[in-house]
Amino acid sequence: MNREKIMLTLFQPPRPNAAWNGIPNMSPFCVKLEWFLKLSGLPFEIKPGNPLQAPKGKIPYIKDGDVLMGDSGLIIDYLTSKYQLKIDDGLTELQKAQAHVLRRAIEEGSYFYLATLRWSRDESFGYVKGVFQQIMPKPIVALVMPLMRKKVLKAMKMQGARRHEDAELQRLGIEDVKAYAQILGDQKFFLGDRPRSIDATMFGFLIQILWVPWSCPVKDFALKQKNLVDYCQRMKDIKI
Ligand SMILES: N[C@@H](CCC(=O)N[C@@H](CS)C(=O)NCC(=O)O)C(=O)O
Repeated sequence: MNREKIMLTLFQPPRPNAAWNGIPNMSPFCVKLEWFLKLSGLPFEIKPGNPLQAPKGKIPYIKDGDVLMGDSGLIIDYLTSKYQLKIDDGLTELQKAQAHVLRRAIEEGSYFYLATLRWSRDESFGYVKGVFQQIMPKPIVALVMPLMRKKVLKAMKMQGARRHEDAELQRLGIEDVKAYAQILGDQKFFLGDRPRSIDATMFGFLIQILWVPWSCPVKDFALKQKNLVDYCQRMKDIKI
């Protein structure tokens, strides 16, 4: 495959402002896909995108030639198969199963605790609002953000996370972080010495705990897990 000819565009919201400590995107799924693309060595460009234009109504999404596609997981499967990516080559069936379960845990468990905390607490909500102010005039943000907050928190209530008290969510989040730190242990990456696709996911989500600018018990706990702190730095600095 001639990589020069690949015309891949990743659509995602703009980088958050400097207050966000270098977090590349406030959506963990966008960081996941961007880092997957980096790790896989595929050439790509980034353009601004939003859920209203996305094929599945969610960010991130990509355009690959004529193909417009949503969902980070489906996109990764598609790209891996189409461009015969080697990022997960050589993993055992057990490692593949471990990665699968880890990904489901952080994307479909921890994510909802974190999103509920982010959108329900005034301090973190203020930072989220700040990112929207980068792309919309202030009066529009003032109008739209309360509605968006209501919509997100309603979705979190349907999902279940919003039925928990703040302190319960913090405890549940801490239990998750403790498990991720245990699983990583003293490995460089989640499945050994080299980064795999699961690392794009883990990095995308863990930095939304460790590097966010607001204070929060889950973050305080995570910052004490030196292996996770070092891991995120290693993933950020990675040179392919
Ligand atoms: N399963 C999707 C999840 C993506 C997702 O939940 N994106 C959120 C941002 S973190 C979103 O677009 N939310 C906007 C909305 O639901 O309207 C993926 O892996 O890409």
